[in-house]
Amino acid sequence: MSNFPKNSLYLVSSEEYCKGKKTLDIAREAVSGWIDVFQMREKHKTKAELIALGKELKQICAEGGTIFIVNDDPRIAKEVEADGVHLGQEDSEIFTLEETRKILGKDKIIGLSTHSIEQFEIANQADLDYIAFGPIFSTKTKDYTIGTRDIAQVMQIAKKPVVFIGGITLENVDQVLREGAKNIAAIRSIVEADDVGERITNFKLRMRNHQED
Ligand code: TZP
Ligand code: MG
Repeated sequence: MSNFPKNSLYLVSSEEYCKGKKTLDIAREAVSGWIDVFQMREKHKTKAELIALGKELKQICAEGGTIFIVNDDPRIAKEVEADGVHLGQEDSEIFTLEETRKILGKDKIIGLSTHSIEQFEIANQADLDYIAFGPIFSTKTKDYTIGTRDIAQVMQIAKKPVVFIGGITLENVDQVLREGAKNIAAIRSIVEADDVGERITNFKLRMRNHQED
């Protein structure tokens, strides 16, 4: 088990949402803007492209002290020396958590997506370093939402950090924070911003306001 932050802003980046910018440019802007965690989530690249991009992203993140996570495949995470991997429910059928831990070792981060309290409860007992929960609000990448109603319960039972995701923006993040969320993840709200660093700062100010409540 490794240490995943208790409070963090987590950027999931996919070039398809970057409005013409490259993932590398978004990563440089986000790391300069003090993003805590950066995930490479590219669904339209070959394995070779992912490895090449992953190595560059790893270096950018390492220089800025940002945690670098690779989506979907622990072997790619290992190859690019990422800090960890993020698995979806289907990925965890391809690579069991046991296999993933064997590939990455005990010091790396393993995160898993969950989409219901039932999935969360199972993940809560597993060898994971964090659990993602969502989609909270409507998002382009999923065709359903679960809303904010389970956040408080999830936070109450959580044995490890929980990252809330799905359609979170500056307009609705307070609803998520008010329920007790500490880790917030986003794609579009950050990658679509004209000034990525400024958007990150604004999210972090909201998060800090709630910590002081
Ligand atoms: N998993 C649950 S929702 C989501 C993922 C990867 C997408 C989040 O993207 P956005 O643009 O912040 O809604
Ligand atoms: Mg996946």
